[in-house]
Amino acid sequence: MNISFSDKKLYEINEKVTDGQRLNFTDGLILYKSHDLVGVGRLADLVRRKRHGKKAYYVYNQHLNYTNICINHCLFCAYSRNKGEKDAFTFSIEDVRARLLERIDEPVRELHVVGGLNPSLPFEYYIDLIKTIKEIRPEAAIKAFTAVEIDHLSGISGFSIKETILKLKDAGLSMMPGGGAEIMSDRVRKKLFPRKIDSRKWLEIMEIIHESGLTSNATMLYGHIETIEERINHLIGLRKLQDKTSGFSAFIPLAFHSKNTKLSQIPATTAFDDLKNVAIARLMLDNFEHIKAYWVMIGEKLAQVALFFGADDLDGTIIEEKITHMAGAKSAKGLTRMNIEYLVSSAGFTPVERDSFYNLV
Ligand code: V47
Ligand code: SF4
Repeated sequence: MNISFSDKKLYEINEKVTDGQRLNFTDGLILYKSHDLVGVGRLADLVRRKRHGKKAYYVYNQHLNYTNICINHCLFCAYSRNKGEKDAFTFSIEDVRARLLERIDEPVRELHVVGGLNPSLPFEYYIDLIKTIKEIRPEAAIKAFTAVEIDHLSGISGFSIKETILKLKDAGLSMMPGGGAEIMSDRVRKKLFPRKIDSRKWLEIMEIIHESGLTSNATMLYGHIETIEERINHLIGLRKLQDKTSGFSAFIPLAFHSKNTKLSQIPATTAFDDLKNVAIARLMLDNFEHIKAYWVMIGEKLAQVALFFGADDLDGTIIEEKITHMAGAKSAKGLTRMNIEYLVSSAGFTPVERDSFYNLV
């Protein structure tokens, strides 16, 4: 397609994208270094429209953060607490039941369940948690536990990673969210999240999840101390595993929010960078079907614009988001179906309500 670019280097990328050729590390650098945001966006939009036309997906979902007690102490986290701190919390199974019943009249299709690494909770708690959700919401998919939590559960139960996943799957787990990947760099890990599993372990667990017949998402936390080279390596690492397993469903770039964290001096990400990360993900991750613009992190308005920069999914209604709001997110805590559909349709796209597996509702 004839597109004109103010950054001449984008012509090379355009040729590759039009021919369906895979972009390499150097192409990633050209994209990240370019100030031709509209040009990068047009390229991503080309790919997005080829795959999804005018469709923009969302899911009617509910978040459930079962505990904020966590032993990892990641420096970028505003959500976690130590045991005994005044606003530390852990839901009992009865609390979980009550939370779900509060919204039982709504057509929730997905429960997004994640929490901190709370050493007081036994493995049985997690099985009961899944079973309880399944009992109350038999028709909804349970998207629960990041690779970080799976590693912790394997540690406390003595089961292998595979056995842990299979036990959770037997209890009713449907798929896994993409959190905990942060940025795949030993340098950044050492500085910001030294207690968390490293990128090799994260990828290994994801591979086992996919081998166990479950799909998962993938994320990248950007806008802290990472370099663009580290972002590109992260994307290429995900793409490599996806070539092997095809088990990733969506990729979600996560914009760092620094308020109430140990990194509060770091300024918020810019709209320029947020849109660039969506677009570059769409271009580099040629084997990922879905790229989410997570409105909680970048705001509803920018998420709408991101639909023109490669995103085909706005995640969901959510209702009560905690992790980013505790770090200062200004976005709404939840959106109604009407809010989301309006964001999509007023931008000229077609809203498509989906389930967790992208089946149309
Ligand atoms: O793993 C933590 C990140 C993740 C902050 O799979 C922060 O569908 C920004 O993974 N600022 C959890 N980000 C969220 C997540 C997610 C969200 C939506 C959909 C899906 C999905 C997954 O949030 C954590 C961490 O990477 N995070 N603190 C912060 N201050
Ligand atoms: Fe714990 Fe997750 Fe927060 Fe790290 S990001 S401290 S693992 S809750």
